[in-house]
Amino acid sequence: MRHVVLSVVICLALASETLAQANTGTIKGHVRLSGKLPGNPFIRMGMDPMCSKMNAGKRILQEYVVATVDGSLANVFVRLQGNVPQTPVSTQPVVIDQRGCIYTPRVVGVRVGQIVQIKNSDAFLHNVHGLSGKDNSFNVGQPTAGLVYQWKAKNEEVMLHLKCDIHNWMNAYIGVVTNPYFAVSDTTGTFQIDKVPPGTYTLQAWHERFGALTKTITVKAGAATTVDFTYTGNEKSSSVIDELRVAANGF
Ligand SMILES: [Cu+2]
Repeated sequence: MRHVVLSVVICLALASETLAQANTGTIKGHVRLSGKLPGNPFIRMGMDPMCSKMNAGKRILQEYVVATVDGSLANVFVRLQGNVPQTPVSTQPVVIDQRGCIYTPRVVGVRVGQIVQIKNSDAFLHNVHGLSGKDNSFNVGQPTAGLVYQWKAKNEEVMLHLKCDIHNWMNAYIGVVTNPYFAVSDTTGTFQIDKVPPGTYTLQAWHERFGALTKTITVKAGAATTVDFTYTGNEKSSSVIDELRVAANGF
């Protein structure tokens, strides 16, 4: 009897999953940099001997632009903008690790109210500083390995900049959004957003060096919508402009 009940439950779950897929569409995309690939600078880990020891023998790059030779661009945060149907917030946390004085991953997406766990895998102090213009700021010291800071964003923000106050090369970006329809492009420049209700939407792409691009897309039930974003490399994001302004002011 138990097996029958279990089978019925599994069948119902599969049926509702199939129905959800039939009633929704998929966004499949690719992001490209058409211009010349800029070189990423090496990080001067020697400024903290503990960081250079962790990375002994390796030269670590500041990964401003992660792209393949054909220009496929990683670490682009892509999301549906505007009035989009809601779903319950995932109970799965989004995890950012501090290991070898680098944040991994560098770019993540999370929903308002979803837990972000920022953990320290290094046996020395990092100071996690969330720089927000939308009342999402936090500033926490993590002196030992194994510490985890749990945080939830209050407000939508694309993007919240994460920095370490001790190691100024440590950068990560958190896209905080109110709906579940977002993704980050992978090392092949591709991204996919599943189970999107049919409709016409604005899709926004964001890159830390090249800023935001938008496209209007239409999603149809049971179908895939393909979309390509192309950066020329001449764009400047507001974060770059902010950095230049800060550098010019000397602080
Ligand atoms: Cu640090």
